[in-house]
Amino acid sequence: MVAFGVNDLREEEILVAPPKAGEVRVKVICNALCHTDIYTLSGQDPEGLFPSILGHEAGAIVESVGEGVQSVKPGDHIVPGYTPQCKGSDCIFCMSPKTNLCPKIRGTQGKGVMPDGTSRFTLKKDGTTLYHFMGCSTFAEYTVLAEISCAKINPEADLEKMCLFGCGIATGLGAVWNSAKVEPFSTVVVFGLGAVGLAVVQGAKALNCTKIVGVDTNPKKFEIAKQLGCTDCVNPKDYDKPIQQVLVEMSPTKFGYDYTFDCTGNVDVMRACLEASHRGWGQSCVIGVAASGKELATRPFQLVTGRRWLGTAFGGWKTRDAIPMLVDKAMKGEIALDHFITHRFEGMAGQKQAIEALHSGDCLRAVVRY
Ligand code: NAD
Ligand code: AHE
Ligand code: ZN
Repeated sequence: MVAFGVNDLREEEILVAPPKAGEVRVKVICNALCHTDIYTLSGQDPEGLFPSILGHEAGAIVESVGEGVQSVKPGDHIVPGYTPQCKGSDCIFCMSPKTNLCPKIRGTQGKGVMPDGTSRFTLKKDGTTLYHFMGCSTFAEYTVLAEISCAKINPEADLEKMCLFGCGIATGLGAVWNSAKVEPFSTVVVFGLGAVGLAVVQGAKALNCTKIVGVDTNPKKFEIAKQLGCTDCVNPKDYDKPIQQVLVEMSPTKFGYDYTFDCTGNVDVMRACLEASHRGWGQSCVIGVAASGKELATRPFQLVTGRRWLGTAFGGWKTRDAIPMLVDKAMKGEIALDHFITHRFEGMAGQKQAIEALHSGDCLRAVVRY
């Protein structure tokens, strides 16, 4: 599926060149649609490029490898990671336990090309060069990835479920466990009960958080949110006053919540999210991705009085170490995934059905099998 321009997605035949040194060509088996793909397709991403091949939450099988590739071989099952992990002893990010933000290929990735500065995709009918996206480009039957972006997983695992660890579910869980480092029995608010927000709820529930408030403007999300662990669900549309005021008033201490998470990408919500966090020690984690040109605002007094604003990319997980571990946990039944897959479609054209489903408000993740 080629994204030719804003909301212009069309099925086309493309040529996918063989992998160069340090690269891996994979057969994509399935893809789960993340809100970020829709965000970039809609032209809101300052880094968005057209024509390109979107998609970044997938399960795939290695088809061929380029020179020097050692960590995967043809036939291996992988989940692509949009945040790579080079593991180099000279990479201060990979060597630090504080971050997962390996910058090794981030520059070229943001420019829509492979690390050597060129693309592996061309349109078959006229040879037009197509850009890569987030180092993944999984809206295609085949794609080329950097070796350092490939997380090799147990081949017994069901790729249609494990693809969810390529982005949304891993991000929500990691935001709680790694980035915010929520303590057991904390109080939590989650703004936006899509797949990412519900994974935050699930991560908080696993820590026996005592109060987990879900906030969404779509009340259809409340039933599943309560099943996963929300103690309360709130629709901002039901109130005349600012939602942060409503939330603080209903907090156990009346001073806010230990941890709050934005999973909407709306900067006004991010502000409310910070301001709902606890006086003195509250931490508010930005997960949602905001549209081009948007900026954050709050009164500095909110920070002076002890609240902390943080954010997360891919839940702080170091991709190649973490995804196989998360897959193993899911296979043992320690992480429930099934409820996230609300829609399934077949074939490349299923990507359009997936987009319609995510827009409908009834969808958490739509998995398309190619
Ligand atoms: P989604 O569209 O499935 O869910 C978003 C939810 O937010 C929906 O339930 C929607 O009703 C709700 N919402 C929208 N506006 C709201 C408002 N004003 N107040 C309360 N709720 C509101 O999206 P998703 O796939 O769950 O992704 C959530 C966000 O996280 C997106 O912005 C996505 O781009 C971002 N994301 C970030 C990372 C990261 O690493 N930081 C990873 C994955 C996704
Ligand atoms: N390209 C945008 C930012 C997009 C963004 O923040 N992406 C998230 C992942 S969203 C996954 O669904 C992220 O982790 N970013 C870190 C990174 O290195 O891209 C912009 O504003 O330019
Ligand atoms: Zn995503």
